[in-house]
Amino acid sequence: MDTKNTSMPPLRGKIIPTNGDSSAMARQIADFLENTDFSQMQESVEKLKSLMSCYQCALLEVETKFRVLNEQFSLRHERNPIDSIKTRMKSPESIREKLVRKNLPINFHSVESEISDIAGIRVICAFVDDIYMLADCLLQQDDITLIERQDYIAHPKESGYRSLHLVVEVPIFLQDEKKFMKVEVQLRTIAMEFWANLEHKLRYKKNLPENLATLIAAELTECAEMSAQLDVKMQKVRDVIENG
Ligand code: 0O2
Repeated sequence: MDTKNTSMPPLRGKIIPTNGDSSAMARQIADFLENTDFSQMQESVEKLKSLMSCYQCALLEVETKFRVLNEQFSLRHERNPIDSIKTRMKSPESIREKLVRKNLPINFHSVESEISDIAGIRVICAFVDDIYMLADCLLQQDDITLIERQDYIAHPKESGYRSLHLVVEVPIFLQDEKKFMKVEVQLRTIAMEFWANLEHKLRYKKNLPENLATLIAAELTECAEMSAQLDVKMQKVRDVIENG
């Protein structure tokens, strides 16, 4: 006999005791099965899939806008302001973690109204002034609404982190509706990206004694300063080459 029940979702995420108390384990499984409305769960999964797909569409819209700007600029000025573009979607687990961290209820309303970085795009530029030029060009477009702007280049974070962050709202046109979706845009130079990637990797190295962690944080802030100076110098060199 085939005992597989294909309509039943797996029991992931439930805490099942591993201390060999089989009666407690049986009780938990029984509770889980009794208290779970599978049709409702299925509905939520479908709703989440559809929401994530809308964010994915919004990412495509914004990415295309940057690619168009890059193309047009390269025709006019014979150079590309954009070095590369990266996009990412926040995983459902990270969305949940963020809601818990912010003490917000875990429901679809909180996800849409409170979390603005579900769809994220990172635009990596050659020079600092390209960042502001591209941000201005994006924000001038009449289907884009600025929700939030944080200039960590003019005002770097204590860690030394630099980037221009924008949260924008963009319409997406579905089969029978128009929906406005939020996208987080991070604009930074190649040097800022290099620093942020290394700092991120080092920050997550665990079990560092406190004095060493403080020393490393100070070193990283100094590296961020040096990389900012490099950005300024490279831009000056470019200006000399372009303007003679
Ligand atoms: P991921 O996967 O990179 O997106 P919050 O989002 O609530 O934690 P806030 O103030 O809303 O905080 O956002 P903030 O600090 O303006 O921007 C958060 C994102 O900026 C982070 O995303 C990083 O990508 C980047 N960031 C901010 N500070 C630093 C820093 O000191 N070092 C590095 N390497 N990156 C930084 P996430 O959520 O960490 O993840």
